[in-house]
Amino acid sequence: MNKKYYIVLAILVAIIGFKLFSSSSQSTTSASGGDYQLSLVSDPNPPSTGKDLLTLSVMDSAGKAVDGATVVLDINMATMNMGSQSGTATPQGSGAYRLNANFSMGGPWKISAAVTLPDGQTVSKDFTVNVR
Ligand SMILES: [Cu+2]
Repeated sequence: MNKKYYIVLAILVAIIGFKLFSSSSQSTTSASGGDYQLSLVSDPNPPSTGKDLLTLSVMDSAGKAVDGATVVLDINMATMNMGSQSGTATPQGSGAYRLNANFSMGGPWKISAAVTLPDGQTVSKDFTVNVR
C-alpha cells in the first residue's frame, strides 16, 4: 500500500467520524423564537420508527406557558423528501400542543413548527430529531 492510499483513507475516516458526531442530536430540543421558547418532546423519547406523539411547548420569555396559540407542525425527513406530514397540533393546556407523527424510517427528521400566538405574532422554529 502506498502513501496516497493512507491519506485517502484518513480523509474518509475523518468525514465519517464527523458525520456520526454531527448527527447525534438530542431528541429534546429547545430553541428561542424571539421572546418565546419553543421546545419539542417526542413520545417515545428518543423517537422511534413508526407512530410517535409529538408535544410542542410554548413559553414566554418569563417561562410562563402560552395557551390559545395555533401550532402547525410540518414533518419530513431531513435527508430526503418522504412526503411532508402537516397538521395543527391539539392544545393540551399548560402551553402544550400535541400531534401524531409517523416516522416511516430511521434517520434525521425535520419538524418545522409555525406558531401563531394569541396576539397574532408568529414564531417559527425547525427541530431535527434522530429517529431510531
Ligand atoms: Cu427517508
